[in-house]
Amino acid sequence: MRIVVLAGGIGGARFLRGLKAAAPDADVTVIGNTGDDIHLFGLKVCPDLDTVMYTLGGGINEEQGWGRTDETFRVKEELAAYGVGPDWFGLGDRDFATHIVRTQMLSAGYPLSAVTEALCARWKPGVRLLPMSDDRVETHVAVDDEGERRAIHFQEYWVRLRASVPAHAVVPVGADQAKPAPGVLEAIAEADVVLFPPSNPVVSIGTILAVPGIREAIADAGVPVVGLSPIVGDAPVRGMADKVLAAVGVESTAAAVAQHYGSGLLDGWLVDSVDEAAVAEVEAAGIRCRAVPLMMTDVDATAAMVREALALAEEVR
Ligand code: GDP
Ligand code: FO1
Ligand code: CA
Repeated sequence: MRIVVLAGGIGGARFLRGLKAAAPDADVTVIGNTGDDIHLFGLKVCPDLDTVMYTLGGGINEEQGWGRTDETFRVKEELAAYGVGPDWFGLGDRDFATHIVRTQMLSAGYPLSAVTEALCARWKPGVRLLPMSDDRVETHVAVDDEGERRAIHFQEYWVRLRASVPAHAVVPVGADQAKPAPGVLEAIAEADVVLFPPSNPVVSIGTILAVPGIREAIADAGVPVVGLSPIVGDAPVRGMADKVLAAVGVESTAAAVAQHYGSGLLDGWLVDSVDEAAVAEVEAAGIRCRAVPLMMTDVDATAAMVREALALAEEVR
């Protein structure tokens, strides 16, 4: 079975670990969000691609969900001693090597998709990991700063400000001009099922869908598209999805997120058991819906979620 997954960072990566356990023989292509990417100290950092690569390759810091295991921060300390910032973004020494290799290859003319393939040759994530695009896309967030509306990088909003101020708009800068990376549209066209893991519907999956051609390819593929709610009990399980959903005028409920994707895109939607009451509303919107446990507490629980998603896909096929 050929499965395409649109993935952000932590939620997407943990879901993929469950997918590999539930469907070890499946041919999995991951279309990764690159809107979180940021240039720091002359280096290109791709947090969501790296989170997927490290998680599936066994190099992730499990407690944090991002960055490398057994990490040290000597380079960061030396940069701070020079007074060179930003000091609010934690790049570790091991992680730095990834960004150095990536930046060196990009400077030599390789596209991000080829660079990602080269990095994955080391990590062997067991899936085909494609960036959504080889073109630069950067998510910016409009905030009020001392009475002025200002756009800041998504990482500044999330890591420096901890999403502590309202987001007035979320803009995937460059997305409208970006082309899907090589292999993305082909993988969608050849898929047997497309899954939306419990990833951020605005700054992860929303950004991937904002690359012209990707949403259309999914809608036209004629295969089941099934998503899992990242909102449980009217709140995100972690992260700032509530803040960025508010910016696009969507309530933080499992039913509202399903309707935000819409029945033109989604065929099936899983909500957590605590959101059983949302099932009727989602089905009334033309999307088949089931309530099942959706907490990715360990690989077994996550694999059970994947099996529910694949069963729902068969129901709507
Ligand atoms: P990020 O790039 O690191 O923010 O990761 P993603 O975009 O892939 O996923 C983040 C989303 O996953 C957040 O909105 C969380 O609410 C959601 N999430 C995280 N853990 C779980 C979980 O165990 N169950 C469910 N249903 N959602 C989760
Ligand atoms: N998240 C933080 O909360 N603080 C950090 O200092 C931080 C550094 C960092 C470095 C590399 C990387 O791949 C991810 C990193 N993250 C950090 C996670 C990242 O900001 C976010 O989880 C995602 O981009 C949100 O989708
Ligand atoms: Ca992300």
